[in-house]
Amino acid sequence: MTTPLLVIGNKRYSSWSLRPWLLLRVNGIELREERVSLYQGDYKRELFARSPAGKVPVLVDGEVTVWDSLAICEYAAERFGLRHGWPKDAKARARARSITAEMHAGFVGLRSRCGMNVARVPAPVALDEAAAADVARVRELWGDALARSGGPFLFGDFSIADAFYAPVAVRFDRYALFSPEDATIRAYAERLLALPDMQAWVAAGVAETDLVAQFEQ
Ligand SMILES: N[C@@H](CCC(=O)N[C@@H](CS)C(=O)NCC(=O)O)C(=O)O
Repeated sequence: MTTPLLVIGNKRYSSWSLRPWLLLRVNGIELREERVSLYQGDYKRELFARSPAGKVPVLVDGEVTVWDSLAICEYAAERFGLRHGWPKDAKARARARSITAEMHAGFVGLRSRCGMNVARVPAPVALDEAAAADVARVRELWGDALARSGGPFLFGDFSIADAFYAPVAVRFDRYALFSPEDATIRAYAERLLALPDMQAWVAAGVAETDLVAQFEQ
């Protein structure tokens, strides 16, 4: 069996790349990594050479190419029988799938106002209405999942849902989005950020030099 290849974007900015990367790493799946420098030169040609959608992430596993972060996580859960994939309990799994899909399909307000930049020095930002509504929804869904499971992660053990919300934890930290009453969800976000694999991703992102001006404001 050849080692699967994960094509990712800049670790500094590519939140969609982080999700399957973190999932595979936390599960100890051996991986080759190829990084495309996004928004530089002929990067779009490089993306289309690797994925029909012209975006990262892309997983190449032998003859199989899987694109899109959620499709990669689903494929990995099935193909590698991930120990930390979806929750084992059917009801918890249904909720985990729901909040993962909600993240994958939504939160446009938060994503556009608070783009992921792992190197951003934490500082608050003025939120527009859409971003504020997204922040409130994240607080609610993290709070609900943690109250039901008792933690330490959203569904107890680390799962695909946590991989999907890891870039949101980065945003909550870097844009100082926590309120004083957010002790439980803050501790959860800090737990995610303290994972050795998260720290490795952030350190690599901080060290990158191919910066994109619009994401550095
Ligand atoms: N729905 C896709 C979104 C992928 C996506 O938008 N990736 C960004 C990087 S984070 C990208 O490839 N941007 C380059 C471009 O659109 O030209 C997923 O979940 O993987």
